[in-house]
Amino acid sequence: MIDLYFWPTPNGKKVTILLEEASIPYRIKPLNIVKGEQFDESYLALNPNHRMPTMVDSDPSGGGAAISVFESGAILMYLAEKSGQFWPQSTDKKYAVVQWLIWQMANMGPKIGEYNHFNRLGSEQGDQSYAIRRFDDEANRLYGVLNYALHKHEFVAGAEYSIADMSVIPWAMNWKAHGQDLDVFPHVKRWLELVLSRPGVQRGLDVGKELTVDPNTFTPEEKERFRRLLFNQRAIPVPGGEFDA
Ligand SMILES: N[C@@H](CCC(=O)N[C@@H](CS)C(=O)NCC(=O)O)C(=O)O
Repeated sequence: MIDLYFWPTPNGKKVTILLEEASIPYRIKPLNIVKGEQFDESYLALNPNHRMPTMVDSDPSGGGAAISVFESGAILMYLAEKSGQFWPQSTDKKYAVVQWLIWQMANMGPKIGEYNHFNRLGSEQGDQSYAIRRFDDEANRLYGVLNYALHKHEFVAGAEYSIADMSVIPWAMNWKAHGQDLDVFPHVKRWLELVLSRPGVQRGLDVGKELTVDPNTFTPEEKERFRRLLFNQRAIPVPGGEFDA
């Protein structure tokens, strides 16, 4: 059985899209990152990066002890390989998918994450205009890269729908919140219409809807707690260790 430590954000939804598309049985283990459950000792043992998602497979192919994997891109590769779906294995197609998956993990996810961070920060943290411009440019550049790829082929990594598409969908579907205009990126628009119409994608995006919290409804105390928990994170000590890095 696959257990997925999950909270309904784009990085979690990449994995639920694949689980639904590939009809893999799974259980959701809600990991409330707003309350700070990513720092629980038991979770750190699975994911020392204290981020969501993490997957535990208690029934790995070939038997043996349970396997635990963190980083959404690595989880997509694990599940696609195990199910034999959405990751073609000829060397050329395999690495076409890998390069786009790593592009999403190393570029689109982190840079747009920073775009969101600086745009939501608020003026009480001082002048953010350079950071906002920097990540707005970067978001625009990345949508351009995606548009360029999709003008050459139907799907992100080529002619076949794959885990590379699944890694991009929950991010690119929020183009408006990223300050972008899809009329400027018609190939992204065409592709989004196509992939968002897939029933498996819709089911994957729906997972955990009931867990969603709207930070706009937080009391001032909750807002402050949220800020302290998620912003300005620094190194955590190993168990029993103590330092103020
Ligand atoms: N590269 C990681 C990023 C994971 C990530 O940043 N997850 C966010 C939610 S989308 C998180 O757990 N945030 C909690 C925190 O910042 O403390 C992956 O793709 O798995």
